[in-house]
Amino acid sequence: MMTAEKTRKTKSSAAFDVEGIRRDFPILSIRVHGKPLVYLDNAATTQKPLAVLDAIDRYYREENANVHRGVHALSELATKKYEDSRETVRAFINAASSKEIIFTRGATDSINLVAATFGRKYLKPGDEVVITGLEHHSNIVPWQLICEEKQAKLRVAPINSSGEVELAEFEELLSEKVKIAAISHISNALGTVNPIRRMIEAAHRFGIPVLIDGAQGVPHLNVDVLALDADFYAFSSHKIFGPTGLGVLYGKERLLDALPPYQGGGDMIRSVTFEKTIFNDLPYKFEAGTPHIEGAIGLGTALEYLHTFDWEAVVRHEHALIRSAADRLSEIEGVRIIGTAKEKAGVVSFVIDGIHPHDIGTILDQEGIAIRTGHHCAQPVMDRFGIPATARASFAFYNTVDEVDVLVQGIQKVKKVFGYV
Ligand code: C6P
Repeated sequence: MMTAEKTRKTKSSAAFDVEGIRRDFPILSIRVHGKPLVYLDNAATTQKPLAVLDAIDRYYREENANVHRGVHALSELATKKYEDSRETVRAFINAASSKEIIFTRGATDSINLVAATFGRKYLKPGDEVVITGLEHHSNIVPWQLICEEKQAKLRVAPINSSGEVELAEFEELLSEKVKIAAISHISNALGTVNPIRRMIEAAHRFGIPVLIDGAQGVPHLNVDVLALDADFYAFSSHKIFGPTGLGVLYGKERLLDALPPYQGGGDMIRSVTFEKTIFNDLPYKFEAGTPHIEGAIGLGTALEYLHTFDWEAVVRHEHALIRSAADRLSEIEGVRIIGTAKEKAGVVSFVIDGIHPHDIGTILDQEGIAIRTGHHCAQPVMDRFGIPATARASFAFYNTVDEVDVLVQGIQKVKKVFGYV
């Protein structure tokens, strides 16, 4: 097994200059409703640094051509940049080989790819698939669909009142009947960080492969798929400062090799006759049609940009932000934090007695504060807490303690509007 160096650990420590970082993100200096933008909806999508905007602009001005198809200079340049980005992604998550990095349309597409192909090949009536009660719909519905088709059973490990997976119950669900487990790295609704290393180890004791939904994992944690021994790891470019419309599926080469193709089309074949098609090698077997070339180039640029920071300082900064937001919000009468797991990252979800989360979001918006309200595509999590929705502030490394202040003042204003203060 290759032990490639892990990108984000290696950067030497420099002072964490949040104001300098903010200057790299042009949108952060706009005003909304006449107020400075306070962007706290990073779990939905992150903003893009100049380096990414410039890379996309340059691509269309100077480099645009289709990839893997032409002998002309532009096509070779576009192909090289597309493949260089694949290598950047490989190093970023410490995969053993770039053959294990499939570009998809997003985390949702990556999970659907595995559910459809793995399910088609391995699931039989009576088999089981295990997920947890913390999952985003994207890590529930694809498994429901394939389980229904194959008459397999979806089993769900419950969560406790802090929003943590009940590990003993998760382990009890594991058996020879289980063909795959699919677990979020970080809950988008609550911010809970799952102990995925331990969960993967437990599943592997039964020979069960594990897919990690890393949509919220990669933006906040130092992900090392080799150290985790994850079998599949899915994430979206747009949640880690790259363009929308692009995602990544990491899969162990041996497992991906054995799977049937997901979609048919150009680029995923080696030869086609009307009698028989021979499929291309990894990773191209899973990349049918013209790919999202500028998306991949943009993602590669975003990851290289991240590489310029001391990741431990980034994690410390983000942690201080969510701790301060949770502490200060919970001091406000009537505010209740939903999700109080010991390990959390990125997200503070809350409700206010007697005020619907949508009203909170609308009033905050008038103050220039962008948060998300609703069920966050995680309705079973809301059901677990007996609520229809939460207000969710989600943070990135460009957010500041001053923005936490503005959020707290915004919540005081919400209460005032509703006659509570
Ligand atoms: N969560 C949020 O506001 P896509 O849409 O494919 O890029 O990502 C889907 C997805 C899968 N898993 C988790 C844990 C996620 O958080 C998301 C996206 C966004 O929380 C949009 S619903």
